[in-house]
Amino acid sequence: MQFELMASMMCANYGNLEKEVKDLEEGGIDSFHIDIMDGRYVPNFAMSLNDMAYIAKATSKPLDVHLMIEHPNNNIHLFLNRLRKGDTVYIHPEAEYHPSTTLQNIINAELTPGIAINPGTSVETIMEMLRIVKKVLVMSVNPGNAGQMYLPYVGKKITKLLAIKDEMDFEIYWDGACSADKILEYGPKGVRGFVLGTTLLFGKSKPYGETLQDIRQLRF
Ligand code: S6P
Ligand code: MG
Repeated sequence: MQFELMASMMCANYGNLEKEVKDLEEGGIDSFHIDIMDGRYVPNFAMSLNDMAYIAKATSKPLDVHLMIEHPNNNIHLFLNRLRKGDTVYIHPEAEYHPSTTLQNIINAELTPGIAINPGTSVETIMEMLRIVKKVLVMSVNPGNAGQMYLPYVGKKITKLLAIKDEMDFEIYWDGACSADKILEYGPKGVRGFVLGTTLLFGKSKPYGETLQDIRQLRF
């Protein structure tokens, strides 16, 4: 089965971030998921610009930047300037008056544009943006924290998105409480990638490489 695995770096051990990046890279992670928060759009501060820039320098793997900030267009250049071709930037459309302007700025910077959609956001309200973006990050928890419970009603939305993704030319990614059973169920249905946090990857006694290998071989 073909799917991408991303490491949710807000769950990493900041006591030795360089080792975390190396271990994940050697363990076979596909990209690094960077949760940027402003304490306003979400009630938390996780990672920020310097964390992102540090990880960008520490790895040659792609970055997957998830902006949970109000009006990202006001300072999007700070992020775009520090990223490389092949990196992805997700915005939350409801955090911006004119989300398609922000997405166009991401495209102009030759990065991959994405939207992150909250559990309470319906497919119908983001339909026009699906024509612009290449990736849709479906939140299966409310944004702001790691270690939350999966919200089962999100499954119906994923089914709707799966039905239109080829025609509208975007890929679906999963973010939040990603467990083995979700990969087993949604990987074969066509979800392209999964963000791994405390549920499956971090804070376990198993080395990252072993966990990633087990997931790829669907051996849980
Ligand atoms: C949540 C954030 C996510 C989490 C991830 C953690 O605001 O966007 O990327 O870091 O969901 O994974 P888990 O398995 O702890 O829920
Ligand atoms: Mg995220």
